[in-house]
Amino acid sequence: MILIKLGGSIITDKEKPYTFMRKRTHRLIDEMASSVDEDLIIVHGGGSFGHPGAEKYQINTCEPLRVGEAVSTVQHKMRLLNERILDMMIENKLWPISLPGGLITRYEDGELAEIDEEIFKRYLELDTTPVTFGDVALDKKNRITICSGDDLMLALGRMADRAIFVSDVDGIFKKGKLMSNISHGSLPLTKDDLPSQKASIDVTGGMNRKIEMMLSLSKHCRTFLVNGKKDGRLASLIKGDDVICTEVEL
Ligand code: IP8
Repeated sequence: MILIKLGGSIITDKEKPYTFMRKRTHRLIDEMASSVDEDLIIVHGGGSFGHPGAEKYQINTCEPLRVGEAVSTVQHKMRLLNERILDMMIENKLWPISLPGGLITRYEDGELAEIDEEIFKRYLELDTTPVTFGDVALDKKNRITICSGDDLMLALGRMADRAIFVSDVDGIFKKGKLMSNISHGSLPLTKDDLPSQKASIDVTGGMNRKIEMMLSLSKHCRTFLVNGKKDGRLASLIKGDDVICTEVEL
């Protein structure tokens, strides 16, 4: 099984609330439809459909604001984004089945405690493509929490042979040089490792966290980061061709 995450930064414009990157997402779905010849599970992030609401209602804090309004509106916006992706997948005969992250997981104190693997297996047996996504979820301790696409990737990695993160960067850089492979020994990355002079501590901190998560995932399956802004790279990686990307390995 191949597990692909379409990151929020690639399917939405993160600078503009509720802005879907229609053409780019369409191309990425075309690339998947033309190259995948095994079971496929898609995970997508929230980008500018999920994060504005998560911040507005302070969902990932001990005291989220107006809980009912928060769950309802954040969930609604995420489903609007998901519907757009499902439409494109149906056009490509990928037969998507929507499995909202908040409804197939159980969270305790902000941590994903359980995921319903069985439902993914059963829908795969029906030759459909399960699509799950970042969402708002019930939490045993904090009432509600954010279920992130990365949590879903990590949990589903146990079932996968390969995991691909489709992002807006060419891969992971060390001393300004793109690394085709990266392992634990290269961490933590610092500001000087990234190619852009504008890279902030926040960006490197975020990148280090992301790599740690990908390293954990790579215990279960081969794990890659690829740039979805560049035509054809996702399709080439799926087919196993040589392509600009980074493989994260323990
Ligand atoms: O973009 C977050 O998912 P992510 C989902 O994968 C929400 O972190 C609702 C903010």
